Amino acid sequence: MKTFYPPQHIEHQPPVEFWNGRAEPISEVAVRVDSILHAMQLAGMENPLPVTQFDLAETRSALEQIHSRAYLDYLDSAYDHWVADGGDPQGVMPFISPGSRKHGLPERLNGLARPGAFAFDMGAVIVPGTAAAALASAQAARLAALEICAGAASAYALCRPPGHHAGTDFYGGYCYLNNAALAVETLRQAKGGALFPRVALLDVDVHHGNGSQDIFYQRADVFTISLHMDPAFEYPFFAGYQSERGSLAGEGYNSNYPLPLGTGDADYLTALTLALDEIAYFGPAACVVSLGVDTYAGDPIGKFKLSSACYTQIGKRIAGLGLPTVFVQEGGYNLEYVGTLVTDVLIGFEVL
Ligand code: Q9C
Ligand code: ZN
Repeated sequence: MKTFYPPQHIEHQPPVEFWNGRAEPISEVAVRVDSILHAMQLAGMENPLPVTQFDLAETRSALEQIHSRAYLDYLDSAYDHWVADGGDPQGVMPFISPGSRKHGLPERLNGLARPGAFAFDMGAVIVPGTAAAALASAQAARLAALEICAGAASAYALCRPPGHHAGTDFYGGYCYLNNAALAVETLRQAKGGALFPRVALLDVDVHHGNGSQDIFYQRADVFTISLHMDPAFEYPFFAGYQSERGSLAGEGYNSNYPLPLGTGDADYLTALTLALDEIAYFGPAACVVSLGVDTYAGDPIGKFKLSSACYTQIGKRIAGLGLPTVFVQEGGYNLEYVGTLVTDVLIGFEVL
């Protein structure tokens, strides 16, 4: 399958994140991409295509279908405003939140306060290269989706930074633009909506895809479904519960599978089978997979216990849907194994 990746990701290397009130080194590092590229090469997969030149205006207008303009403008200018108003040049991080939201956003918001209007945590620091990297990462997902529109059975977007925690107008958890949502929307827009009238977004990252859920929460044409660590105990805490089923026209088109910390292969695959049954019942014409491999037992931040043998199974079972599928990279932080876990899923899918 064709793979797209954004070389610009290398300019995005935030120095630190805050977690539990402590400054910690960031798990979402640039060498994750090298691990994946290396594993793909070892597995003899098609050469990944770098996303270099692309039409910024076109990508921006596609992104406006899933993010608010105010948020996209913020991301573009956050670093400059932050530094101009006296913020630490190491990177942009919220240190104040609006508290009451009764008054809307002020017309002119100080560059130091702006992050508080959009960031939901202190884990997605903005450095000078972040906006361009996020844009190229989103473009990789868009190109992968366009492959499917052109008739390919599958495509892979090796996205960095990842995207599933980014919502309509919020960001966090290493995510800035929702790459998988952009892939979904690209599929939906193809041929005036006629090519893929319904699309499923399956999120297998160990964390709940709160951004993706937010973006499609009121829509019936996109079924969002996520398997993840029970948010009562783990990040992102505020969303990912079973009771969240979608609203208005989207009621019934969001499904969450919070699973206990320590979940292993058997219980995971049982839940995945239920999720795939729900997807089949929805009857989509295509599927986008938010592919996080931070479910691995050896992952430094995920708290599931999947063995490395499970990933081929995951790929095979997803292939069982028989749908054109876009894989979009999310998390996965074991630098030694992230590459093979990803290629195991992709190869498992291809050789069903
Ligand atoms: N030191 C994704 O997997 N931070 N985001 C954990 C541990 C939050 C994960 C910090 C995890 C965000 C795309
Ligand atoms: Zn994750």
